[in-house]
Formats: sequence, C-alpha cells, structure tokens
Amino acid sequence: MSTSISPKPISFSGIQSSGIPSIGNYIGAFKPFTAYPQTHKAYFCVVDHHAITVRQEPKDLFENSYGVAAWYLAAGLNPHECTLFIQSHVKEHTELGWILNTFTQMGELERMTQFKDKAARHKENVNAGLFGYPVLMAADILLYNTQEVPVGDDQIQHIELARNIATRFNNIYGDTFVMPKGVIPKSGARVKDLQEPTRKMSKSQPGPGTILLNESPAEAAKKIKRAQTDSLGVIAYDTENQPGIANLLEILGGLTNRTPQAVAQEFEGQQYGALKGAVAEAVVFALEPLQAEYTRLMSDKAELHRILAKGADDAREVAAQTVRKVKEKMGYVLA
Ligand code: AQP
Repeated sequence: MSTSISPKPISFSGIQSSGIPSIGNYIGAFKPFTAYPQTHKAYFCVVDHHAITVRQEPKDLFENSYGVAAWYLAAGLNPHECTLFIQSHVKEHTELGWILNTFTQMGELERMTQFKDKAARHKENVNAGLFGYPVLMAADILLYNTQEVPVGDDQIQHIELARNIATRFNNIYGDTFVMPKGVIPKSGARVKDLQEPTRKMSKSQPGPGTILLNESPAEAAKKIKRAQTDSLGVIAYDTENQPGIANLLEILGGLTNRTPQAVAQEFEGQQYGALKGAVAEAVVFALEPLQAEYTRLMSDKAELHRILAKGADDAREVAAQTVRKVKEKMGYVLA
C-alpha cells in the first residue's frame, strides 16, 4: 500500500465527547495512548461529530468537547509531542466521510454491533448518522495515512470496515490509502460494568456499575467494593464463569501494566475482599492526580483552545492533501 510520509509509524485515535469518560475509557484508551508519541507520529482527536449521533444537550457537548481534550492531557499527553484536535475543526473529516459512503455497502453497516446496540438503546432516534458512524470513523483514520489505531476492542469491527473500504477504493483507483490496523491494550481492552460484568462499562449509561473519571475517589472505591462477583470463592481469570472477578483483574492489570492472568497469579488463594481492596486502591491512586490535572486544565479554556487550534492546523495540512489526492483520482474538478 502507499508508503508512509513520516519516518515514525502513524497512529490515530479518537474519543467521543458524548459524556464524562469512564474508567473504561481511561484503561482502554487514554492511558495506553500516552505511550504513542514516543514511538509514533500520533494524532488524537475529540470526535464531536461522532458524539452527535446520539442527541446531546448543547451545553454538554460544548463542555465535554473541552473535557475530553483535558482528559487526554491530564492522562499524560504532551501537546508538543502529538497532534491533539477537535474533529469538527478539520472539515476534511466530513468531506472524506461523504465520499467513502459511496464505497460502503448498506449490508456492511447493518452488521455493525455498535449500531445494533445503540439503535436498540435509542429507539426514538435511529438516525442516518448513527448508521453511517463507521464510515466517518474510516475517514478519520484514513485521512492521516494511519498505520495503527489504538482502541478498546469494541472498535475492532469498525477498523475492519475501514480496511475493507480502503481496499475497495485502492482496488478501483490504485494505491491511495494506507492500510490501518487496530491495536488493543493487553489488559482492560473491554472493561465491563461493575454490576453487570457481561456488558461494557459505558460512559453514556452511568450508574452503580460505572466509574466516571470525575467521580470522587471515595465513591469510586465504594463501587469497586460493591462490584458483583460470584460464589465460587476462587481468584482465577475465567471470563466465562467468573466475569466479575475477570473484570476486576482486567482493571487492576490495566492500571498496573500487567496482564489479568499475571494479576490472578498474584492473588491466587486469597479472598475476593483482598482483590477488591487492591483494585480500589489502584483506582483511587489513578483518579486523584488525574482529576487534579483535569481541574487545572479546565480552568483555562483559552489555553485549551490554543492547543486544539494548533492541533487542527497541523492535522488539516495532512487531511487536505489526502482529500485532494482522493478527489483527483476520482475525477473531481478541483477548486
Ligand atoms: N469499557 C471500555 N473498556 C475499554 N475501552 C473502552 N472504550 C470505550 N469503552 C471502553 C474505548 O475508549 C475509546 C473511546 O470510546 P468512545 O468515545 O468512542 O465510545 P464509548 O466510550 O464507548 O462511549 P459512547 O459510544 O458514547 O457510548 P457507550 O458508552 O454507550 O458505548 C475507544 O477506543 C473505545 O474502544
């Protein structure tokens, strides 16, 4: 496929400003993202166009868009070492998204589990944007010649679709898009709800099983201690028969850079209370500095805006080249 234009591999990832992020977003996304700028030319995006596929209160969308940017930075990203921007500030995302719609089959979109899940949860508003979400996501990724897309594992199906769309385009018009691949963290790729440990922890369904990043650490610790487990009394990593325990092992593994199996070994023979205590401690240890930095960043929105505007300028340069190349190949009359 097309060669990369950067000596470092290129990565892209996005987080929707559709609510206050959860500890699942932190473990599956924000935290692993911080390693990328050292080894990659890394793009990080606040995907506000994606957020509106579910109806948002204007004041919440506004606040959460700055908020997601601030969580990226609070987690440890240095804006001088990566490109951090808001999706809607780079118009090429929607332009390429439109073009890629014509390379996507309805049947492919109908198979997307996120669409089926969200359509069931938001029956009053099953809009065309929700249906076409993965096409816009393909545009997000393909605009930047992305090779790696760090994500939680709920997004792997969308990345496969992006690859199919890219392949289809390249087969018709010749080598144009770089083929991206999804990369999931070794622990916590799908943090589950603490009360319903077979379902993903979700920022848009907060409740007793969800820990949001702005929650008081003491409250978060209580939620961990009340997490649903089982009556087997054995600490082992068994997602099928012990989903609650497996989830706690994933959370602790994600926060301490270990696999859930390694954490299970450490706790072998111990009581569930010991594991819950360690998970609660690790969550509090992560949340306290994160929240302090978030609060500091959100107190200066003008500075956040400057960082995001600079990021959008940098992103736009690459995105414009990609859209131009695509339009040229397709026979558009260029402006
Ligand atoms: N529970 C999770 N565990 C691990 N990773 C997760 N991610 C999301 N949830 C978990 C990863 O976080 C990144 C950003 O996610 P998103 O903003 O695209 O979507 P979301 O958090 O899933 O929130 P939504 O879509 O607003 O609503 P819900 O919460 O209802 O699904 C991605 O890399 C994702 O994999």
